[in-house]
Amino acid sequence: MVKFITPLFLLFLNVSLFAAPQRLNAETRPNVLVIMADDLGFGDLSCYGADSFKTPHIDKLAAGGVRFTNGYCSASTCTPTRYSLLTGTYAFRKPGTGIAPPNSPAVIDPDTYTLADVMKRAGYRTSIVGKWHLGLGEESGPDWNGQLKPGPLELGFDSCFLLPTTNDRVPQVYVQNHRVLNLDPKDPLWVGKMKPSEDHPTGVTHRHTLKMDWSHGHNSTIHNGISRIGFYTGGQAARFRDEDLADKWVEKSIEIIAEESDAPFFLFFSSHDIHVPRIPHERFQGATELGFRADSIIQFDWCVGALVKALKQNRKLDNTLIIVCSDNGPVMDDGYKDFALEKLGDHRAAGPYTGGKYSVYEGGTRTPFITYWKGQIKSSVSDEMVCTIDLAGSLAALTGQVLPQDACVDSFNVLKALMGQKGAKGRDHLVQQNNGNNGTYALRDGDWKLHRYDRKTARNVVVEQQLANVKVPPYMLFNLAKDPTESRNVIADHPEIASRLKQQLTEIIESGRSR
Ligand code: NG6
Ligand code: CA
Repeated sequence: MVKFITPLFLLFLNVSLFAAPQRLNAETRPNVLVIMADDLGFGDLSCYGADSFKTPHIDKLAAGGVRFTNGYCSASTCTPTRYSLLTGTYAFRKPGTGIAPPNSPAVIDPDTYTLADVMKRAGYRTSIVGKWHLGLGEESGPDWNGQLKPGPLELGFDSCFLLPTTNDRVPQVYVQNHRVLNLDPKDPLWVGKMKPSEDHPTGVTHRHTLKMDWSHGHNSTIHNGISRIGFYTGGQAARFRDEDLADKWVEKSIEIIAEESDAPFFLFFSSHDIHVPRIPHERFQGATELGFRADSIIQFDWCVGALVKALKQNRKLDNTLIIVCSDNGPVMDDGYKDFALEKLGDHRAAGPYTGGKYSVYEGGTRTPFITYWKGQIKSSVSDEMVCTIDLAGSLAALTGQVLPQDACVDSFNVLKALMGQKGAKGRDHLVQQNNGNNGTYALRDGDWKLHRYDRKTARNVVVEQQLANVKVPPYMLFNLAKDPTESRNVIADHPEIASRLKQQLTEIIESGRSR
């Protein structure tokens, strides 16, 4: 019977019919390509209103698929969003899920049921290419010269090709499966927090030699003319050039796309663009009038075009669900003087929203979100609320599975909304957070949004176009329908709504699950 199931038909079936994982026929299981940008804001694509430059490849997907106006990532920094994407669980539930330092051990426990496990159980070959930033190795931290595990391979991925931390954190090397690629054992890699020797050149002592100056932090070890967060020595043969990262991600992804196999692929294309240091390939430098930040958006758009082209060439475009999203909202100066702010002009990286990276205002987490599946998804613009945290639940449904009761406890099945089906509902509420479990939350429920600050200050409000740390009250209430910029705190006018949302948020936090 399974043989005759078409992908769309599957969506109409009550998925609970499939309590056990199903091995569906190859033709009926689409490949799944999740493309996540880094620090890309709601207004950073021309299909979302940017008009200072064009992003034709992503625009094409948006025009032929579903463009969400209420698409979110779950946090306004990278590590917690990626934690939630893979575990289907809010990061605030787990200590140690804030922005991971260079020597962070694996943030996700290998016993955790992940999005990659969901796909592997459905018979997919599962891969991640690009930024990881979820730590590698045991408690003692990554063994850079040995086996880097646990990591993605212990979390359901069959293969990985990684930027292990971020491009601004040391070390600038690729990790392939369990090892640093091209590491010469005679030149071991050392990574640490302290300057390794008196004469070790840094962004402070050798500032005059830098090809891009730093503005805050980012003044430790220099590689490729750019000083970074953290120190390292050795591993010279293994080091990459920042300019080549995007090409490398595309090259490795095309290998996976082109592989002849009965099993469909699940590929998480995790771009480092447009995170600092923004150093696009020379061919994209100057592509816009806005400096390297926007040039990196053009590079990211090129990557999307190259992946689509590879799918077409391998006759897989008709059978691939593509999801484009971001890991947090935009930031201008994130530590390097690349003049993103000075050259911004009229461009509004967060679109109409307030805040950005590090904030629980909408600009921090409401981000581009596009689904595309040629011949299966009809072109539309959807106002349904969907979030990157929902991919586990939704892709489980796509592959005819039901999530185990105790897994992915905040991941909802919003597959029908992702497929752009008429009348299909997304989420009715979502918790937003900034970084780790530090007590900064927002709860959106319908048009209402409650901010909750357990700390007295938060990096929150834009002052002269930069996010600044400001004093915050414990709670604020906004009506997004009337006040999308969250400018008028109406908590005093609506005490009963505030109290309902406070209680709802407390319950979500304390009950340990929302699904
Ligand atoms: C911050 C860094 C910032 C960026 C961020 C992580 C400083 C002063 N700032 O601590 O540059 O690296 O961490 O970004 O060091 S994320 O997108 O990976 O979450
Ligand atoms: Ca990010």
